[in-house]
Amino acid sequence: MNTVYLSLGSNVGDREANLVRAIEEFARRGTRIIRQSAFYETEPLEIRDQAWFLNCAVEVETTLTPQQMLTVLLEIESEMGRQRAVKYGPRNIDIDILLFGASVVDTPDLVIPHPRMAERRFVLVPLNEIAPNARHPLLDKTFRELLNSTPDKSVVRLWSGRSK
Ligand code: PH2
Ligand code: MG
Ligand code: MG
Repeated sequence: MNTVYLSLGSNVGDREANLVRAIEEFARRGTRIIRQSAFYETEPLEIRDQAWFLNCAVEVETTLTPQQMLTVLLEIESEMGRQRAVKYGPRNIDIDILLFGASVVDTPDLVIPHPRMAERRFVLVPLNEIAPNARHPLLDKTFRELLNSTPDKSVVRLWSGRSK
């Protein structure tokens, strides 16, 4: 059994419903949801001229291998109608594997730990909420330390829900 950290994001359609549905889809596929962060509204990085995202982080337990996990998340993305038009561009759902136990994977279609996670507050703020003391296997820093030392200054604010 491995503990896996995922980052989810959406900036098209009903962002909140998209995150909720993606998490439910994991639970239906033999992956146990252990902890889930709040939803955060985040300033878009890479391509700045696009809608703000909702992001969250989830801790899951799974017996799947990293490759099988990738297959499952691509399946969920495609079932939810994800279009891959522009790299870093608008998307209704994006699911990324951040960490997979202590595994280090470097293949053309999958790199773990996620190579840009230490430069992204939209990843580190939710992660720090659910697992501040978990450790990055290559950088040998906890998530709290990564958040406190990231050069990223982009806006990440707690999302209070669609009714407000
Ligand atoms: N995802 C990207 C590019 N930029 N910016 C924010 N705030 N949140 C994201 O999830 C995000 C992004 C590509 O995966
Ligand atoms: Mg991504
Ligand atoms: Mg992705």
